[in-house]
Amino acid sequence: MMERLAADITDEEGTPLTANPLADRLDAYGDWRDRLVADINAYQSWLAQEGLSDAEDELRIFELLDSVKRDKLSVAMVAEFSRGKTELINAIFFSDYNRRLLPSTPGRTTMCPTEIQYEKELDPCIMLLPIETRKTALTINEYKHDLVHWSTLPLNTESADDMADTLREIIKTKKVAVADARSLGLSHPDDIFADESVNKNDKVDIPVWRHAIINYPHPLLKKGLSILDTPGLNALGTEPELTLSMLPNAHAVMFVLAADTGVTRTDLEVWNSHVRVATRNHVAGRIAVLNKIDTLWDEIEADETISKSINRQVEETARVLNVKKQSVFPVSAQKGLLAKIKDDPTLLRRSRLNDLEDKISSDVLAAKHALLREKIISEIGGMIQATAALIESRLDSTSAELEQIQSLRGKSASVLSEMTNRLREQKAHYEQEVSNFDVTRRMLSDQIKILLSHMSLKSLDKLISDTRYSMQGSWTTQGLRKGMEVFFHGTTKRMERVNRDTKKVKDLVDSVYERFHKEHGLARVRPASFSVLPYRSEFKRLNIEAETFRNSPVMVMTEQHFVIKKFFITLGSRARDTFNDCNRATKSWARSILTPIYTQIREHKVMIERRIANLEKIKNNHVNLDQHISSLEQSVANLKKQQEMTRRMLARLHQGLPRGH
Ligand SMILES: Nc1nc2c(ncn2[C@@H]2O[C@H](COP(=O)(O)OP(=O)(O)OP(=O)(O)O)[C@@H](O)[C@H]2O)c(=O)[nH]1
Ligand SMILES: [Mg+2]
Repeated sequence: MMERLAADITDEEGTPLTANPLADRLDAYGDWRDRLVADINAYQSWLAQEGLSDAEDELRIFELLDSVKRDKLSVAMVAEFSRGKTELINAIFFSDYNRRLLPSTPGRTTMCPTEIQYEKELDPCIMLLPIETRKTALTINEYKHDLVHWSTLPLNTESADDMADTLREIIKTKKVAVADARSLGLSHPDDIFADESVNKNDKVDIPVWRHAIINYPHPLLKKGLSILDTPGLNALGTEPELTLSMLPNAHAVMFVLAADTGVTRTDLEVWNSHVRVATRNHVAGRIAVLNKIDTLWDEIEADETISKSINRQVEETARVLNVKKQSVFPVSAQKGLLAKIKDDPTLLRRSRLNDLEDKISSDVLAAKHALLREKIISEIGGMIQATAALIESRLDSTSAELEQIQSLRGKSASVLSEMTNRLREQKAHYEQEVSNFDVTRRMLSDQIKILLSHMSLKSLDKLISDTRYSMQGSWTTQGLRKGMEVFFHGTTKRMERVNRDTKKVKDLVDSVYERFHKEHGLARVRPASFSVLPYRSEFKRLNIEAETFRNSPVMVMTEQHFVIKKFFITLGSRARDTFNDCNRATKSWARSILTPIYTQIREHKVMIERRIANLEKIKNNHVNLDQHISSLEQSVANLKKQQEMTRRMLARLHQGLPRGH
């Protein structure tokens, strides 16, 4: 579903009234997120106050809130070199700096993947990971957890000149012997690292840094935007982490082409080997940008002729990439940046930058909103439902008690005794049931242990060692092919087991609910099913990725085994994340379907005991019947209020993005 925001409001001509739709929508999105955080906080205090929460729930809510606060909208730029990725970032996001913030020049500029973000715990700075770390088995993501390996340079945000100077560090290169470059598993545009006839002592330029993070307090970044700028095809091939995890994790991936070059062979290579597969699971965020349309402008030509020629090129691009024409955005980053700096609306319109910005701020942000909402619902939706079920069963039994006590009015003491006796029998019968249930409970706990073992780290280690064994130390495309067969066969098997065992657990829980409902009138809850689909499609994507990788040109390198090893390591690390995610989700699912029944079973016993105690009090004249009736009425009213609160909270979770402000 796509919500419309205030930024959508247009005047009669249909022009947006707001100047920066992206900033506005990010604001609205941020507000929605903040309100949700406040709601969840209020909900948690309410749970604690009503005695409805437990330590594990509290921890989960805490973790969820923490991750919601850190939530980011990430946009990645991918292209062959010199298509204008960096210029596009400057134009869309940083034009208010009134100059080029990131270095963009003819020829190869960006040397390493660069993330631009803002974490308020850090001072403005750039963090750089040395290229030599490629020799280790750690992924960039793993290095992010260990900041000692990074060089940090402070950014002087007061001076644009100082900043631009510091940022130039990112694009630095150094001269090393060909042999050293080979040992780092780098590739070279002219294939000289692969060419055996090149003297290994010859000097070549290589990037100084493997990865850069810019921490910069720009308003958009403060609102949670994060941008990934990437270097061209060579780096995409040699740093498999980009295609395996960074691009798939981005909410939007902009693939940049240039109108003056058209779609070249290497552009297609980037598209087919990296962008298409990486964005397979979120096509909404895949955007093709046809940059440099100003090269088609000609002073003499009429606007209409230019328009036609741009249109033709858009159609051609869509055809070659095999995407819809609507997903190709013709722009001029350079003129757009200039127009924004000079405040020239005519030039800005000609640059068509606004269309692209609209796309990011509507579709991409809406998809992102849906994603976060799903995450929150899956984390605490079950928890709220469990609370709701508990309240319902309290309400049921309190209402039943009220009815029974009301029926005592004007009755003799013997009726009272009879009632107490019946409740005692009910209690004995119930206790028997609960002790029988202990067997089922043990069975459930065993089944869940087995279920969790499929996606445990031990299971992953076994899978990886099976894979390695099948490759027999052969770090070649042939070895990789065998290895990947074993690997993906293993992941499929595990997914099948998870699927089968979650069904088993659910069936058992269903039957428990059914029995307690029929026999003892406990609230009937319909436990949710567990879906392995997201994990299955992630492995499918990795599989296609592995196949594409095997057939990609980077495989002609002499240091093939190096690249394959790197790929293998990254794949393992990506698989570990997916195993972890799946495990976490199954755990949370199991908890969400079991907690309500366990709590209800416990509660029901307490309720019967309380009712017996109350009847005793009435019998011994410790409580007056009318007083008791009115206190029960009070409880019923309170429980109804609690019920209302959980309903409201569930409704809020499902609410759409607000209509701006
Ligand atoms: N005419 C024209 N030139 C542009 C446009 N956008 C970028 N350029 C120029 O193209 C060259 C490359 O731009 P960059 O932004 O550095 O390209 P990149 O994709 O980041 O390139 P690498 O960092 O080398 O991978 C620069 O000289 C830019 O000034 C545009 O819209 N029109
Ligand atoms: Mg660049």
